[in-house]
Amino acid sequence: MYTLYYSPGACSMAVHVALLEVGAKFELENVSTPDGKRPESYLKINPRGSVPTLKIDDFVLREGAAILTYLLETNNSPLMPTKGLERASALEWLAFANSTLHPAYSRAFFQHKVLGDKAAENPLYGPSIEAIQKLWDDIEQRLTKSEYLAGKNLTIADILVTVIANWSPMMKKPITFGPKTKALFNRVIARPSYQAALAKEQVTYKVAA
Ligand SMILES: N[C@@H](CCC(=O)N[C@@H](CS)C(=O)NCC(=O)O)C(=O)O
Repeated sequence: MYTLYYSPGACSMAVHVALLEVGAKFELENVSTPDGKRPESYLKINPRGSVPTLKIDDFVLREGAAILTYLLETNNSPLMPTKGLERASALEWLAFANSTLHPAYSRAFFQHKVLGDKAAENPLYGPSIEAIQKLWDDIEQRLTKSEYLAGKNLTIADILVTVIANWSPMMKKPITFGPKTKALFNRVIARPSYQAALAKEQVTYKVAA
């Protein structure tokens, strides 16, 4: 039995979508609180406090990329190809989403957390947003060459970038998306799994055309 510990609209949403895509039976535990502190009960499971965490019976698995790879592989999902350059490309774009794009947003969120309303006045804030914009511009370039990030088929990387994009309206300076990128978001959010995850987490998707 799987239990996903999540926060609405966070990177854990990609795991939620993946669970629905593979048709797994799972339970959801929302660990967000009004004051932003994680419940003590969750910190006992994951002392880092971050989401996602997936409990697989009594086994605790953390780190989104590991959770997604495990889930898709064990359920033979085409969202994670099994071999060769197709797999290498899917892993490349999953790593990009998880370890390049996500941390770029985290740097801006950290400034929101520490500086509150004054974050946008911080000299580092503008460059943080420019760094995010550069990554979306890179994605747009990539999507002029292939329908999906890893090639001609949808992979989990497309789902994760679509989740991350929806954090953009929380930024205090604008982030824009090219037409190919928006078209990708529209294809991803049209999936029944994505719609079900949005509804369950009570999240509105704000950045598609
Ligand atoms: N490297 C971790 C990062 C997870 C992460 O930063 N999650 C965010 C939500 S998207 C979070 O929980 N932030 C609040 C916190 O760390 O307490 C992973 O990929 O699982």
